[in-house]
Amino acid sequence: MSLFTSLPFLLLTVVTASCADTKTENCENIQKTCPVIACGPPGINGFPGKDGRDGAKGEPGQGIRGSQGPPGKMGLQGMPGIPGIPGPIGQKGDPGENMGDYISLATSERATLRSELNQIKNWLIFSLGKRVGKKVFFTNGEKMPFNEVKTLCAQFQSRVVTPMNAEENRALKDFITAEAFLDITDQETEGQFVDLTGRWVTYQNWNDGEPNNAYPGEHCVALLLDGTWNDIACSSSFLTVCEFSEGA
Ligand code: MFB
Ligand code: CA
Repeated sequence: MSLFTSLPFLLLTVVTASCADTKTENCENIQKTCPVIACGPPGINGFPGKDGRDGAKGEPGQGIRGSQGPPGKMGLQGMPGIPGIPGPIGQKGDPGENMGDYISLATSERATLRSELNQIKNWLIFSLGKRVGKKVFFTNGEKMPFNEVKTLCAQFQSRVVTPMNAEENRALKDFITAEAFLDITDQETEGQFVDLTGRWVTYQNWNDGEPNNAYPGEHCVALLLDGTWNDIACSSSFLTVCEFSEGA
């Protein structure tokens, strides 16, 4: 079919299509201008046109308010507040009990306790120990090397016995039942015997021919049963005697 023969068909199609989608009166108007056109019943709806372009963004809608969410996590601890204003002075308290009674009772109880403690101490010294001046000697009856004797006496807040004068030396001689270590050594400098504090000992009571540093070397001191001193090896075992200071 050529273009020219099909043109009326095309025009009819366009006009029919336009009638189909306008009202009847419009069609009659069209008819007036072109009587060859017969107005038929409105055609069936055509296929939906393709989607138009998105419209302009609308105003934000007033959507319905969502339900309240769960509480947020605990915030950091706030800074301490400023001190409040001082409150009103409280009411006057009841008069205190007579503290004097309590104090006198405590004092008398303390005196009683001290007296009983002294009595117990006296029993111990009388039965087990030896008191001379402010010192008290005790022994556990065991023989061991010098370093072990030092450690044991220290564990009982005491020190290895060290007679500082003839009176203490005599008391110790009367107390021991075997040759006992004294806390006197020349480990630092041969021939210079010092006590626990490192002080050179002023009182000495060596046996005849002592100290002789006999082989393989003697740097500790033992009290013999006759009350004289002999230098002996620190690794040897001699009686453990500790001295305690009274009133310490
Ligand atoms: C020596 C004495 C030494 C030893 C030895 C058995 O005296 O100096 O310390 O005790 O005897 C003779
Ligand atoms: Ca010796």
